[in-house]
Amino acid sequence: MAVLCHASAGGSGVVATELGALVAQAGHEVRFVGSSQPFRLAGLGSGRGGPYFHQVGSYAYALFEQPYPELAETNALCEVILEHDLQLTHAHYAIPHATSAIHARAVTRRTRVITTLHGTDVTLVGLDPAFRHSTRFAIEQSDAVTAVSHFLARQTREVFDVEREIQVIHNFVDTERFVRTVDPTMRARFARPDEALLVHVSNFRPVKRTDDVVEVFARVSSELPARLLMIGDGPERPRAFELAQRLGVQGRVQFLGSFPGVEAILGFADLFLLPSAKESFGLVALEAMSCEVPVVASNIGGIPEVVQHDVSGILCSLGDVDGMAHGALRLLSDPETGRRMGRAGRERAIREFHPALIVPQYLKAYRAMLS
Ligand code: GMT
Repeated sequence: MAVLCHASAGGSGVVATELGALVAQAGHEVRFVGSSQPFRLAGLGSGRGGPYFHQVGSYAYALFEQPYPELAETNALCEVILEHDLQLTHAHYAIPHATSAIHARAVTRRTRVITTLHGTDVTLVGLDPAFRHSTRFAIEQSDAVTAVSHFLARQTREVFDVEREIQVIHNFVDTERFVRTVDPTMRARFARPDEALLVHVSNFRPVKRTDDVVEVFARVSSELPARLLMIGDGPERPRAFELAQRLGVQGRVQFLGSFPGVEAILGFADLFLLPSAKESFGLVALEAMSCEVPVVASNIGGIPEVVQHDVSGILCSLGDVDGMAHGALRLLSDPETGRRMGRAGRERAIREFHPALIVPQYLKAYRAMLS
């Protein structure tokens, strides 16, 4: 199988990488094709059975205003399909990967294409007139389409007016890697024992509403001793930094940048904040739940399919920073409630979103396409 995904830090690349690694472990040939190696693939390492990575080169020519990366990706994909006689391409994210995969299918007349919709490929990019026709084409022409939540499947049918089957396969989490860790020395690097530790992880795009994270934290830390760790990077980071300064909490907020092993920190966090405006699933919330960390999030998109209100976290209306701060304070000032919700989150992660439940759904979809 060939896999196309975005290599940058983001949920779709994480799902693609971890799924590819598990499919390879199950004995199948898995070959990632891209302009750079997906960021979590390096950490997983390629055993003798893969997954393998094929780099897409870029072609500069004076006449071309741009190097046309999609064409280079299509061409590299054709080479890999033909050279290794691959029967399947799994495209994660409609634009441009599904369109490249469909193009390569027409050229090689060999693979079938399964497209997984992850979120903003439908809810943001796909809706933009600049990509609307290409996105609908990718969805209609794929041999199979999956979406990471019921919300996203519904939304796709509505906005693109497509009637084809869209199978819902939720995100999954490695519950052995994402666990509660009691490492006081590591935690002490970020907070004193009497301070609550709040964490946010994202790629700091406007949909993540990182300003709301800082607003909520400022309200929480005016009531009790607390620290905030902001993990990841992206266009909104300078604004969030400035807001922390303006609200006078900059000394209690650390911007840690992007790194692959977020479980090391989630493992000892007390609360996870995800006030997104759009979130088709919320993989990071699931990773937090697996680490027994209660989640305070906005009640939008696919988040309620993951976080159960008042069971594994607290869901508030979009932009309700007062409500989120109130919810966070309720969990942090009554540690027993926080711990109970944390444990409930982990139980749900194991029960509903374990790789052993989710990966076979993809394998079944692959087999159905090839039969
Ligand atoms: O659609 C995106 O914004 C990109 C994508 C990514 O690469 O981060 O995130 C989406 O895919 C994840 C994995 O399926 C989901 O858990 C995220 O909720 C989703 N992000 C959004 O919908 C904003």
